[in-house]
Amino acid sequence: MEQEQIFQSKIDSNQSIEPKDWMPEKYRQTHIRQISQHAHSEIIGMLPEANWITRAPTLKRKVTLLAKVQDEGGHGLYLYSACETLGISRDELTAQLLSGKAKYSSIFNYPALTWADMGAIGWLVDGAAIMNQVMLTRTSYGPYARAMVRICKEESFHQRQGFDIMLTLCKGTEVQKKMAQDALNRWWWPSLMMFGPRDEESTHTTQALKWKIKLKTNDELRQMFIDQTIPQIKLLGLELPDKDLKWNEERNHYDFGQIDWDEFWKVINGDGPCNKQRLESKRNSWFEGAWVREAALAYAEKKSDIYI
Ligand code: FAQ
Repeated sequence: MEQEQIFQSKIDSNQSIEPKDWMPEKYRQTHIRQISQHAHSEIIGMLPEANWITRAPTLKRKVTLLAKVQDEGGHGLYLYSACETLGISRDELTAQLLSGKAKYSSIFNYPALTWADMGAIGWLVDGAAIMNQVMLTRTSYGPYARAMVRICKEESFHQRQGFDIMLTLCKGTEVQKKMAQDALNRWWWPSLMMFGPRDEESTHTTQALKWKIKLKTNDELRQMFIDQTIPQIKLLGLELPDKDLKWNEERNHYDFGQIDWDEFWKVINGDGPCNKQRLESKRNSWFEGAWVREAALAYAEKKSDIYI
């Protein structure tokens, strides 16, 4: 009881919790769940964009997209390391992902159909990720908060590259502008779903706020994202993707239409447009990459023999 009070008073006074500090088992498990879901999202999130690297329209776009996808891989690795400080191994985390037991962000179960989707993903998906993750730079668990500082810096470049693709398409031909509009229409609703279920349906928010894992609720962040993004849509000269989007003077926020929550639950429970394809792709690369892991281990062993 006394330990729990000391722990909570540290959190209340904004001191970070470090790996060797005492923490309630539920706090540890909650972090393993959230950080590993986040890491898996970064890794699975490489797939929709990686698919477009060979088809990028110019050398500049190809180099930029390649660097972005590589950054996402790096984010996954920092996050797996942060998660390991809680006493779970990388192998266990990988096994949870490959078996389908672990969740990853719903957004990566949608297909990237055209080049404009590279714009929409960078602009909207990274934009939504930043909105959520800037808060996480002040989350109570030290290793997670510190990993988020670097991740957020990189994500803000990603968002700008996505917006730049959209801007170029919108200044281009009618067909290109149509492609940008279509990408916005398709990625808008799934981007809003990234923030998680409505607050009244969120199982973890109350406790996460108390432990300062979350500093804002799912609905608060979703609203902030909508308010920030509408002026950007207008700047691009695109039509709003939801007919119910209207500025509400009283609330000082945009009102918006109904999110299809049935679709959200279906996607996070494994039945979205690309769930099977994403996991299959990860499983294949795990098995096909076995020789690389074996070679790296053999090389490390050989080197350690030399130094003994
Ligand atoms: N997708 O009680 P809550 C990125 C689950 S990184 C799938 O509200 P919580 C970078 C939730 O796990 C994107 N599942 O949960 C990039 C829980 O299920 P469980 C990832 C979701 O944790 C860009 C249940 O629903 N970002 O995009 C989702 O308090 C471009 C109840 O929900 C992070 O992971 C969802 N969208 O709040 C990469 C950020 N939402 O575990 C490549 C860190 C909810 O009990 C290209 N995570 N669920 O079985 C968080 O901030 C939180 O975990 C939330 C959910 C806000 C996502």
